[in-house]
Amino acid sequence: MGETYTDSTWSKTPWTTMTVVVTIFLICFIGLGPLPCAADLIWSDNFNDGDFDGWTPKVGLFTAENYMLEPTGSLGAASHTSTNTSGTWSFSVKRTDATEMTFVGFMGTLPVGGIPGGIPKTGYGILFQGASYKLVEVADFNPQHSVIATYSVGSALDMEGWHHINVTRSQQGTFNVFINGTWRMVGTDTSVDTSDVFVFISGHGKSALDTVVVDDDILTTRITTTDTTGADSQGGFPIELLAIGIGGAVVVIIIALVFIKRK
Ligand SMILES: [Ca+2]
Ligand SMILES: [Ca+2]
Repeated sequence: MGETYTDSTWSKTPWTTMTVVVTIFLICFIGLGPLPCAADLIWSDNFNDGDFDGWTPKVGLFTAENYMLEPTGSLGAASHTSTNTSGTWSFSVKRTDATEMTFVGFMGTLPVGGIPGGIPKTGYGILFQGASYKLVEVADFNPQHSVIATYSVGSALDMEGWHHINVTRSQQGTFNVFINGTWRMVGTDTSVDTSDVFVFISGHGKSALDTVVVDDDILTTRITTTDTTGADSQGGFPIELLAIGIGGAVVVIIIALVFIKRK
């Protein structure tokens, strides 16, 4: 015999269920508890306040007046404190010069230097070069010390425009790289296990950085959302806040439903 759900069943049993659901959601929402539901944002910047506070120019000058981090001269390198070594790094890069070498070092150890400057002593990064994206290990200030994985497109001109990158790294050193929402590279490297800085280097000063989000969890959910929101470099909503906004709305709806059903 199956259970028959009547109005009175609904008004009793689901109340308990709903309470549990709401409680779990609130725990996740507030970021408490041992549940693996709330990812821990380490830091983020979308430059939508028009400044680049927290970033240190290492070579050249920068502006954020267009709500992204842009060099004002023919070369730019800047860094931001970042100690994360596993999790998810998301960022968007706008390129307007196919011949430029653009480098985003999402993990890097101090000091920074090398040529053209601003390169971490060791670390990992994404190099935009020619018609390829390269996941690289940096050593001795050389961003091409070791190429862990490469993804090539038709021509260097295809490398102009916006690129929305999500890199994940497990605690075992396995990387997965998603470009514009599609999984493109995988590799493992454990040579570097510390980080001091996140760096952005625009070899000709023709690229911009935007929507940097660093999280210590491997977030596959962000990978499907970043490519649709990351292009919005002006007035774009931070992804984490958007998630919190949606979460908050869901909580309100659930509470409202419970309230209505109880009446
Ligand atoms: Ca700012
Ligand atoms: Ca922006």
